[in-house]
Amino acid sequence: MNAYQYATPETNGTNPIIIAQGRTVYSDAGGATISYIRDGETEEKTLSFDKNTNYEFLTNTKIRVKSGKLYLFKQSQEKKQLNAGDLYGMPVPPETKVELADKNSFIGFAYHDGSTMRLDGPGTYEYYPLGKKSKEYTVSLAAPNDWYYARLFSIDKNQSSTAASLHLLSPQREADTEGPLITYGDTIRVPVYQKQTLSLATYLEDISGVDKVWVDADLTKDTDGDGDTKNDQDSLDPATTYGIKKGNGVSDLIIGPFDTLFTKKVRLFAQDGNGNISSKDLTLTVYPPVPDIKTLSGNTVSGSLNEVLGNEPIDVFRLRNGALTRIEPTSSDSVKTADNGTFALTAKGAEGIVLTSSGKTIATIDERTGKIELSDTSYQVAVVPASSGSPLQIQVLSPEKKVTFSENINISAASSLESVPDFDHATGTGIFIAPTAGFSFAKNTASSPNLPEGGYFTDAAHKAIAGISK
Ligand SMILES: [Ca+2]
Ligand SMILES: [Ca+2]
Ligand SMILES: [Ca+2]
Repeated sequence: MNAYQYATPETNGTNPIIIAQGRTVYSDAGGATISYIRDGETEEKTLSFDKNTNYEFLTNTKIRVKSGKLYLFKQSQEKKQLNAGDLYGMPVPPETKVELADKNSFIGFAYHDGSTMRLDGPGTYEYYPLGKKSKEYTVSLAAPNDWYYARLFSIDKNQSSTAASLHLLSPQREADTEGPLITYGDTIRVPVYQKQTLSLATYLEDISGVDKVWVDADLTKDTDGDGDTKNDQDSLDPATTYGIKKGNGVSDLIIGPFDTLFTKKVRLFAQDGNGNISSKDLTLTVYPPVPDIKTLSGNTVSGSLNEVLGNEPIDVFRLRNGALTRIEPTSSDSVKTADNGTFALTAKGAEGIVLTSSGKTIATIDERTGKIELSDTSYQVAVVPASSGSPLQIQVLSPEKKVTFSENINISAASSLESVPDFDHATGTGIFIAPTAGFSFAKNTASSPNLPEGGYFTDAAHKAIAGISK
């Protein structure tokens, strides 16, 4: 019989043991007597335990057992298989669980107040302490939803108690008439072309558990044909075309990918273990993440999205002379972002802009720098200096001196206008000027009467030959 640990005069009559503060000791049908010294005291006292009683020590106490048995239970629970007869006369501490294996087995309990109780097999019985004396008790069972029967009994030593008749404890599910509490916010935002898993487990609460979660994905259509457009279990249909499906977990939703931008209302439903349903309308928004171009190197445009999203298709468009044209990537497929949200789009064709007249190539213009390279030398490049009303203009003139092409040099207020020894020393964006021998560039101050913050190209005699404005 090793389920109980106990102290006797033989084991602890002369060798004292320390009972820690807060521990409870129990006596059996024979009672017990101890001598003890509490922490901080010097005088040894004697205490007798009635039969089948218990005593909680409020301070650390050194005890010796003079007579009887004193039962000490371990803090942790143990599982033991015993013959019921071995339990005769033993104290039954709170949280004891008794499983009676077959229908012929039973245990009879006789209490110190003279009352008795019999537990019949087969069945599982748990001993719940109810705490202080009261006329009404509320007991929370740490047990799964099921029907429970109980006999209520007082085993307080001064209380004469008779067992109550068998009581049916209302299962938790019968007491629950409320749908799950939905604490999720009002909107679901999904980036276009992205698939997202929305885990709602932490946003749904119910004492009966959450059994089912679904979404009516179109509040204008009656998918299930019952006449109600706002009660359909669209996300539970594996073949749904609405782009919102049940995920692996009960309360997981897989949303997207969507290839269009939209905002619409959907209705989220949650059902608890007792069939109670609650719902909440949510606004589903499919939005475009914002790309940010960081560098242009050769024909490659690199940058990143404003959030970390992989596999997002990227298109870059060029606005030229009022026309928006897509920059064709080298591969026929769309360029997609890497897992970290960055992208690098290499444009097909490195020849830049080709200037033609009647099908004949006149010049090519570098995409990045704007440099004009004449192919037909009967044409020429001319510069129209900036004035207070118009920016510097670079023109391509035909042999007849007709303007075939022109480009304005505009500089934003934030961009640089700098003279540099060579272009290797240029950093940032803007216009960088590397004058050839005999020429120079003089930058104007903000208070200059002509072309403030602009500048002038000057010749060897320091004579201004062209102005550039900002
Ligand atoms: Ca509920
Ligand atoms: Ca319906
Ligand atoms: Ca619907």
